[in-house]
Amino acid sequence: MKKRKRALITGITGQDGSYLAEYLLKKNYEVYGLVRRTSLDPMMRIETVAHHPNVRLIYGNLRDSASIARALNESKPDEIYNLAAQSDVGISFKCPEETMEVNYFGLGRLLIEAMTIVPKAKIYHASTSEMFGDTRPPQNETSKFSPVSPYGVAKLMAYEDYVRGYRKKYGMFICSGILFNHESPRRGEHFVTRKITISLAKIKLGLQQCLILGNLNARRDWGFAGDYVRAMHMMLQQKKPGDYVIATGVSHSVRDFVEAAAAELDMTMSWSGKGTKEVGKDRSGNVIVKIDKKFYRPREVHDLRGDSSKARKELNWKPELSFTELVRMMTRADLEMIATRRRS
Ligand code: NAP
Ligand code: F7E
Repeated sequence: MKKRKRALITGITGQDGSYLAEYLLKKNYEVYGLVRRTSLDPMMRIETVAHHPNVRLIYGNLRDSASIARALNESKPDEIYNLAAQSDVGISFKCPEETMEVNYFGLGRLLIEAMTIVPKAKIYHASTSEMFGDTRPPQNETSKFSPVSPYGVAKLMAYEDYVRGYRKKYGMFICSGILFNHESPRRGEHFVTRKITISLAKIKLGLQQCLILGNLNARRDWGFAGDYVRAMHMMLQQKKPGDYVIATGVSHSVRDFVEAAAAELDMTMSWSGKGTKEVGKDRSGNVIVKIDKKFYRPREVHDLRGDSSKARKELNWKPELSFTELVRMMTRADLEMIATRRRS
């Protein structure tokens, strides 16, 4: 019988980690997940895979080399997916040291241990469109990197020093996915898409009056996380390692997202006012969206739209869910979750 492949996922409790674990299990992998101790049981956050017979969770932390070495020794992975990160761009302005520790040094620790314990393992690292910062769209693998946040800077340093650096210096098989924003019903509740779908669902059910946001004009290229984890796996099935932009090629503003989610809930919206005085009203004239500058960032990435031609050509990857389908999926999931919570 063919030996099952083994994958180690850091960040398995996050949005992408949970989808990737499910995807790899369907492909008959043995999945190991590095989880850090938190006050809430990590198993609760990945109910869909936590009790699967082919999943093993190992306590560890990207800030702790000994724990990484132990995880590698226990799992002896053929493939490593490094998804763990302080992934909140807004928070990175408030916690730059933590962001640098995990997002930059964390990859360094992992690679140094992997080099001796599993030198043949293929490694995927989660890079990001935030590395492009204020470079104008469309952005692809050859566009200039110009990050504007501690998050973007840490991810760019990890990309340059470790992904490209170790690939060249030590011949390691490391791929990086330069992923544009991708969302799902499992998205963290502080990211703007999920904040919008949860809040509008609560407003629809009469449990909240108003959704309070920051910059409505920022544009993002939003795709579905389930489509993006397929690309991670595809990268590691290549003969040679490379870097790939993963994106839909279509961008929308935060305002567009609010309107699309409201429409899904049959809440037609109109806007009036400017800047922090702008408001969104429902068809009865109730103010349901307001602006608070506490949600503005010290420096903003205004416009991201990816050109993923390389991935489409070399990996034969393409996204399957459209923006409208994504908004519908997220809005319906949150409406159902909140209605169920209210009933129980
Ligand atoms: P996420 O939901 O925030 O998940 C982050 C994961 O990292 C969680 O499992 C978290 O564990 C873990 N983690 C944080 N600090 C850690 C540490 N010190 N040691 C070990 N684990 C740690 O993020 P995501 O959206 O799934 O994103 C996955 C990766 O892709 C991240 O590297 C992110 O920066 C990158 N990325 C995401 C997007 C996107 O749009 N989603 C786009 C481009 C790149 P806890 O559960 O314990 O907090
Ligand atoms: O913000 C604006 C905000 O926090 C999107 C991470 O996965 O994708 C994500 O980073 C936009 C920004 O995601 C609010 O200013 C307005 O322009 O949902 P977000 P992000 O910063 O794009 C990249 C690719 C990653 O790599 C990251 O890990 O929305 N915005 N009002 C708001 N954002 C938030 N969070 N909250 C608001 O109230």
